[in-house]
Formats: sequence, C-alpha cells, structure tokens
Amino acid sequence: MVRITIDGQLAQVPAGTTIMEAAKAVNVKIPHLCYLKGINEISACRICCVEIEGERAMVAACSNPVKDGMVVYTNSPRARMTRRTNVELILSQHDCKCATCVRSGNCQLQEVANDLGILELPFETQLQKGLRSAWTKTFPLYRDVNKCIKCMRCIQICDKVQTLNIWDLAGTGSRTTVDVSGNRVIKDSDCALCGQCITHCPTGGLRERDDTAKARAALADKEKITVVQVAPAVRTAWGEYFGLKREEATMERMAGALHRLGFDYVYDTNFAADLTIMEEGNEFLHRLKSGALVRWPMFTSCCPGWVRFLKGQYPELTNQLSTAKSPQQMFGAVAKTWLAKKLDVAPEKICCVSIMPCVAKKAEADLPTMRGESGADVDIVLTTRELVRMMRADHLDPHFIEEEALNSPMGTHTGAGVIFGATGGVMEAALRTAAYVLTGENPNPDAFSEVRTGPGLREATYTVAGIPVRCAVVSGLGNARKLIERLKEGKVQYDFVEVMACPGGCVGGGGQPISAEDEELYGVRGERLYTLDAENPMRFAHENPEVQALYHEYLGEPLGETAHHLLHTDHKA
Ligand code: HC1
Ligand code: SF4
Repeated sequence: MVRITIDGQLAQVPAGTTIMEAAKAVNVKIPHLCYLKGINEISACRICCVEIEGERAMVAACSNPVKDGMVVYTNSPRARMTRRTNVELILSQHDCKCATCVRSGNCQLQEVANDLGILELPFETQLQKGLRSAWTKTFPLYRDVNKCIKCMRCIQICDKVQTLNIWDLAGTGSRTTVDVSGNRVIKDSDCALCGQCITHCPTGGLRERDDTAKARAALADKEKITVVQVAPAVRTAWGEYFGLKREEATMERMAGALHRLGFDYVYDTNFAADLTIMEEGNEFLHRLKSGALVRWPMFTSCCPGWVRFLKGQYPELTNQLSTAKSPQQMFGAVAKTWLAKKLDVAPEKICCVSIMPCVAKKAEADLPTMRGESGADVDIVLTTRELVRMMRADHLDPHFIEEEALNSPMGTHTGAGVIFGATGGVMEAALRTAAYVLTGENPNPDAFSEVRTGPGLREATYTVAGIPVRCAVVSGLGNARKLIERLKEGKVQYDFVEVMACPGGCVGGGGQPISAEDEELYGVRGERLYTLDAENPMRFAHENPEVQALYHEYLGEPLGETAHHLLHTDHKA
C-alpha cells in the first residue's frame, strides 16, 4: 500500500493507483473532461492538473500514479490557476452558445467553467471553418465540430469498446479536430449507431438527430391519431434528469406524462417483446430441429446496432440473424393493421411514435424493409433524452403527474417482455417460452437466469425436453466481435446467441440520459427490469392475454402466413 496526503487528508491506496482514483477514495473530486476510467487516461484536457509538494511542474491526476509520501494539493492557487487557464484555452475554440446547446445543464465543460467562475474569456474565440464541419443532417447521429473539445473519448469508446474505429483525429496544429476516420463521411462509414460516443461525450459535440419537432407536428395535426410505444429500458432511466426515484418513475406515470403531451394512445413495446418471443422462439426451435444450427447459431435480431454491425463487418453471416423484426417494428406493423381495425380508423391516419433508449432505432424505422401497405411501421423515433426535452418544454414535472393506466390492447406485458431491455433478457425470455412449447409446461421462470446481466460474455447449456441448447449472450460490439472470431475459428459452438450493441444492453443505450458523474448506470437500470419481471404475475410471453388475442383474431399461428408477412424481414436492406 502507498500512503499519501491529499488536501490534508491521509489516504492509503494500492501501488499503481492514479492520483485521480486515490482522491476519489477520500471523497475529493478532481475536475476532468477527457478522463474515462480504463478507457481514456491520456491527460488530453489537462483539467485534472494538481500540485505536488516539492515538484515544479503541475501533474495530470488521471494518468500519474501515487508515490509513497506524496503530498497533493488539488485546489491550491497554482492548481486552480492552471486549471482555469486550460479551461479558458478550451473555451477559446468552443462554440459557447449554451442557450441553444442540447447539453446545457448537463455539460461537463459548462460545469467546470462555471465552478471556476470564468465569466469572461481572455482569449479570442477561434472556431473551425473549412474542415468538414457540414454534416449529413438526416443521419441519426449528429456532430458539431465546434462543440468538440478533442478529448478523444468518442475515439476511445468506439475503438476500445465497440471496435469500430469510426472516429479519428484530423487536421494538424490548432486545426486538429476529431472527424470520421479514413476521410469518410458518416453515412458511408460502418457506424452501428449504438450512440456510445454520444453518451460518453462530455459536451454537446455529439447528439442524436432531433425529431421532437416532427413529433410536435404530428401531435398538433388533428387528422392524426398518435399512438406511442415505450421501450423496456426507457422506464429505468426517464426519471433520472428529473431527480425522480427509480421506483417512482413508473410506466404508468410516464403514461400520464405522454397523455399530457397530447398522445392519443399510450402502449408498451413490452407487449411487442412478448410477441417477438412467440415468433423468434418458435423460429429458433424450427431452426434447431431442422439441423440448421450445427455450424452457426441463430443470432437475435432485435438490436439494430448489432444488426448494422453484423451486416457491415460480417455480411456473410446475415442469414444467421433471426428473421423476426424487432419489437419496435412488430409493434408498428400490428398497430397499423390489427389495432387500426380495433380502433376503427384508417391505418394511414395513425402516426406511430416510439420512445427508445436508442439512436439506431431511428435508422431501423427508416429502413425500406420496415414498411407495410400503409407506410412505415414506425413513423417517428424519439430517444429517452428527446422525451425528457419535450416534457421540459411543456413544463411537465413528473413529481406532480398522476399515474395513468396504459391503453389496451397492446398495453399489457409479461415479465418476459420487460427484461428485453437488459443484456441476457431476450435469451432468457425466449428460453422460458421454448421450454413451454417443447414440454407443454411452464418451467421455473428463473431457470435460465445464468445468462443475466454483466457486460461481457455469458454462456450456458440448458437441456430442454432432452434437447441440449447451447446459449451465449454478449453486449458491447467488441465482445460481439470476439465471439464471432471464436465461432469462425471453431473454438466455440452455440445454438442461440443474443447480442446487444450497447454495454449492458438497452439500459445502457446511446439514447439514454447521460450521467453527470461518468458512471455506467446499466447495472442499476438492469436490476430494476429484473425486479419488474419478478413482480409481474405473468412471467411467460405466451401467457400474455392480448398477444393470445392477437393470434386468435388476426395472426393465426406463430410463423404463419400473416405473421410472416407482417412480422419478419430478410434483413436485406
Ligand atoms: Fe431495446 Fe427492444 S429491448 S431493442 O434494447 O428488443 O431500443 O429497451 O425497445 O425493439 O422490446 C431498445 C430497449 C427495445 C426492441 C424491445
Ligand atoms: Fe439500441 Fe439497445 Fe442495441 Fe443499444 S443495445 S443499439 S440501445 S437496441
């Protein structure tokens, strides 16, 4: 152990601990912008500089380890002055129009500048011109070159965690910036649209395409019937920016807020997750029994970030994807057919809006394959952050919004549907129903819980009705790449593989609220979904009475002709 003094406090930490982490251990917060533990420890921003007794040079706390007997001052006049100058230099190349910035109030640069009392800039502001600052504005991910502070977080998260290398440094000298790597434009890159670069950006340099105006127009259009669905993971996080406790940020309270925003009908993507299990679970059993999974497994297809990754990086494996559309798309397809009939309205009048924790869902909804006779299955996709912005614009404080029931049908779900939002949930939900289909009896709903939660790879083999089923679950595209390489080398064999692009699954999605503390919140959010599953009296997708009614009244059998037409795709677009 190493003994050090930080701002007068004694600390004992293991050798090799950085000054930043040692300070955290004694509750001293050292401001930083570029630092991300284990991912970006490169002292690019120099905001974390501290003074060390006896040393002339200031030292970056994020990348320097403690030494025995070290005396550290994180807030001495010299430390503060150095930090202030470094922030002022960053601001001199930053578009400081905070009033029109999406991250205002949740921006780490703004916070550090405010905390230092920087009220005027001593340096002339020089914004980038001439570089490729123009952006494809229709692309679901948007970058503002003049909000970028070159902290490199996006580069590192994309390289080290997602292994896609979309971002790179470009330009030289004072014109150095971050841009799409290899001189590509974003729409021609392999970007999976997981949005992890957005949630790890400390400023407004990256954001999702804003579709709130489109949603407002639909809400204002008296001819439109607005139908909104809410994804499983959104309910774990939408209250975070409002300081609402997780247990109070219920789906029913959100339904109250959505009705106040003007949506005519509020439904649940979880209903469609149950429906997806009926289709995907049966498809899996069909493929397994037909011997189609001897060499390659069936991959889940509900995460569009993963689907984009697979089609871009391993196009030869596209056929291994389940043909089931994602719950988002199944919801839209059913809303514009069965639901339209039940509501007795023309499907063209329905505007189907989704609230998703995801940026890639915007691209999924735009695909030419995700359309039916009445147009797009889903018309508008809003992220959790966009929903929060709409609520704020309408001065809706959820603390004072009453809970309201969801609409029916398509508002009922089982515990199996809700766990889709956490890594391992789709697999677990599918196995529950596959076991029922094979044996005619419900298994213990927690029988497949080994595949739950955790950012890395989990594998398990279950024997269902005498049939061994080899399963694997991964989240994070770097983990997915490792798994595919091992499959290719023949080192592992599986029958069924669930992949989610974002670490931890959708709870850690790129459209979720951004933590002011650089914390990864997918663990706590995922636990919330498993609690909701355990509390639900129905734990099996096939028990959802509204899904049963949908098959009875409209679809016929899982994988039947109507279901195939409406709910499946070949992933060719
Ligand atoms: Fe997801 Fe899914 S779980 S993909 O993560 O299968 O976005 O939450 O809605 O479609 O249900 C996202 C979440 C979501 C779909 C479902
Ligand atoms: Fe979107 Fe979820 Fe996939 Fe992330 S894991 S890309 S949030 S669907």
